[in-house]
Amino acid sequence: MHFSNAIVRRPGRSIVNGLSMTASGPPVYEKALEQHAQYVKALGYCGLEVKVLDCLEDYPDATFVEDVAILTPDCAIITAPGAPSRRGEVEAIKPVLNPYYSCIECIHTPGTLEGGDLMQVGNHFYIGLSQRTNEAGARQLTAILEKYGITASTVPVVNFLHLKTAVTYVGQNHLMVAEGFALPEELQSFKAFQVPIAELPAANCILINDKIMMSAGFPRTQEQLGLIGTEIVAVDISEFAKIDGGLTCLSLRF
Ligand code: CIR
Repeated sequence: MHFSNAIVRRPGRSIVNGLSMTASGPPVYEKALEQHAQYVKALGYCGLEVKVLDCLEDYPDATFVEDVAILTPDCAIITAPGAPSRRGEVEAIKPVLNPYYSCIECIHTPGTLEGGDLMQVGNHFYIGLSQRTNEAGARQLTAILEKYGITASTVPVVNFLHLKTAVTYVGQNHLMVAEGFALPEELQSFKAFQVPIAELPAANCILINDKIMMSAGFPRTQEQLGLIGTEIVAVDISEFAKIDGGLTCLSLRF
C-alpha cells in the first residue's frame, strides 16, 4: 500500500470529555494541540499531503478520525461507530471524502464498526470483533470489500479497546503485539515484536511507505523495532493516550 494523503481533525476543547477506559485524567487541551501539530508535521515528513479539518466541539472524540471511515484505493466506507456518543461524527466526514472518492459505501446499524478495529496487510483486512465492532458490522464490511477484490476475516479482541490498540502491522511480515493480547492462530505466521504492557501505546504503530511512526517515550520497544531496519519516526501523543487514543486513530491515510 502506497499512501500519498492523510486527513486529520484538530482536537477541540471538548477533548477533555473524551471517552476513556483508563484513569489517566483528562488531556491538557493546549498540549494536545501542540502534539497534534507535531503529528501533522511527522505525517508530512513521511511524505503525505495532510488535510487538516476544523475541530468538532460537539464530539469530544472527533479528532480520532480513523474510526469513522475506511479508505481503500477504490472506495471509501463510512463506519457506524459502536460508541453512541461518536455516531454523529460520520455525518461530518462524508463531505470531506466526496472530492476524493466517487464510490462511498456505508455500514448500517445495528451493525457497528470502528476503523481502529481494522488491520490491513496487503490485500487483506483483519477485522477485530470488539466492544465497538460487532459481527453484523464485520459482515457488512466484508461484503463491501469483496466487491472491490479485498478479502477480510475476523479476529476476537478482548481486554483492549480496538484491534489496533493491541496489534499493528509494521511491514516485512512483522507485527507489534501488546503483552496480554491472545494472538489468534491466523496471525501466528507473522513474526512478532512483543510490547510490554508498560509500553502499551508503542504497540500502535503506523507503517507509512518506507517509514514507521511510533509513539515517543518507549525506548525498549523502539530498540526492538529498530532491528527491522526501517526508519522510525517517533511522535509524542501522550495527551491523546490519556483517552485511549493511539497514533493510527489520529489520521486517515490513503
Ligand atoms: C474512544 O474511546 O473512542 C476514544 N477516546 C479513543 C479512540 C481511539 N481510536 C482508535 O484507537 N482507533
